Amino acid sequence: MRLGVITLFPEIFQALHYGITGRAIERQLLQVDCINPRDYATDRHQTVDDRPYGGGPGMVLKAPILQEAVKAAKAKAGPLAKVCYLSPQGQRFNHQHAANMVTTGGLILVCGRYEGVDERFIETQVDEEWSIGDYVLSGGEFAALVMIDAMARLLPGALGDEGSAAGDSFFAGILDYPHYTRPEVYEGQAVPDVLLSGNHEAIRRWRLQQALARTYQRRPDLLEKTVLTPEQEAVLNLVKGRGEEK
Ligand code: 9D3
Repeated sequence: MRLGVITLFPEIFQALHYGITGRAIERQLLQVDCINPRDYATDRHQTVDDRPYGGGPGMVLKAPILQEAVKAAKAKAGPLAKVCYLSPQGQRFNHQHAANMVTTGGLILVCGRYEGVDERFIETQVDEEWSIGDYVLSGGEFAALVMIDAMARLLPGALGDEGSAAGDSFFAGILDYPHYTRPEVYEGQAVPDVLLSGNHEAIRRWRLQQALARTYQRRPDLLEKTVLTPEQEAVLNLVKGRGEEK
């Protein structure tokens, strides 16, 4: 997957050289090219922003400079690459969107700073607008990192022993079950017996029951959107029947 990132802070994307994203880059499953709009400024102060028409606080990124940066990004990621502007006004990004994006050839993520970008840049150069959630960030860079991390995990071959993307998609609609490791007793709390039983089928059923119970209690909204297998449906009905019980 080839990603262009337009950012005034390219150093932030060094964070991708750690962990699973780092390995995906090493294995050339993922290529990230940062383009700094500053390099496309034309005046001697290398200005990228200006005061908002109509007044008000802050600064706005200039459309012609961002356009040149997009042109440079398309030269690397391909002319058909989708241009995505990251902003609080965008569509809320989720696991399904990540899965769709990894299948769409090249992708260019435009990170805003200050109050944002000139609206005419969005109208004329941007294909999609994305948000990662309802909280205020200082710019698009950390949102881009979140989206890239979510996408990199879905690239074939990106995950080693740390898990499987199939497991991720399975649990994208259902919360994880609880995990335990040594010691067997910690702060007076023992590991659930079933996990020590060696009975793999009983362990699988217990984990499924735990995952569904947590989802029902903490994120019932997820269950409305997720298509469950007949077994999951049956276990969920048992969980619901148990009501307030832990
Ligand atoms: C404090 C400024 N706000 C005035 C109402 C508007 C505003 C401008 C720019 C709020 C945030 C930002 C910067 N945010 C992003 O670039 C951003 C973002 C976010 O803030 N939340 C969730 N997803 C994203 S994606 C990009």
